[in-house]
Amino acid sequence: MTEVHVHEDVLKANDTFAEDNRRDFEAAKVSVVNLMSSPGAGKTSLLERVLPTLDVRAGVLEGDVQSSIDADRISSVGVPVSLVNTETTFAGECHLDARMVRSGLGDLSLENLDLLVIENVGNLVCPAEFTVGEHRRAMVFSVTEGEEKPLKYPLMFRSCEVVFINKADLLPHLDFDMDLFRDNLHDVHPDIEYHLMSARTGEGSEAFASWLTATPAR
Ligand SMILES: Nc1nc2c(ncn2[C@@H]2O[C@H](COP(=O)(O)OP(=O)(O)OP(=O)(O)O)[C@@H](O)[C@H]2O)c(=O)[nH]1
Ligand SMILES: [Mg+2]
Repeated sequence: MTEVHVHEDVLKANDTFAEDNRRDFEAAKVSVVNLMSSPGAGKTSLLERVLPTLDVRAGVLEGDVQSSIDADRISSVGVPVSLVNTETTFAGECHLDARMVRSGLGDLSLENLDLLVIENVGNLVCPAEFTVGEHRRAMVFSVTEGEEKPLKYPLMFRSCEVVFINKADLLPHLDFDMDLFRDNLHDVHPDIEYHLMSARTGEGSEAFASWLTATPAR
């Protein structure tokens, strides 16, 4: 019972920071996407490929437990980036919450951006619980992860409005059953939008680009 109350308090405190973030995003007229997935599904690879091609000013807030590897990758394709390492100040948390996102906003000039993508820490559980002030949520799912994942991690699949099904180039080498995956996906989130992608070949890049740029700022 006490545990439940503590969790509720944590989420309530998070909501206050999320409202502050949202106010700043809207004042700067920047659309904000919270991009989530399990570790290694291909979030950074898709962003590297697609963000430099957009005709809007895009930036990234990178969430990682440790290292600047992903932030360096984003920076090397010419996209402004801010890094939040949870290990440094936030007890190595396995997700980004609204306060952590807030701590990284100072390194970005929001007024110079139209789109901010928050690359959350790779994890299919905790990130879904914490709103960070974003306008929309998306997830990247890799075909190497298994058809049953929507059934095992329903909150994540339910909390996103679109799934980018990545690593399609590997399908010929796998026994991944796309129909079964779609059935499982629709069991937990009927009518959810999804697109088949490959950060390797570029398949689906247009769908990703147009979803990102359709994100409303207000
Ligand atoms: N074959 C193939 N490999 C891919 C694709 N997308 C990403 N990868 C590889 O998958 C690995 C992980 O990709 P990342 O883009 O780092 O994944 P991530 O989701 O950002 O990972 P974390 O930030 O650690 O959670 C890398 O070795 C990529 O080269 C794809 O479409 N096809
Ligand atoms: Mg990454």
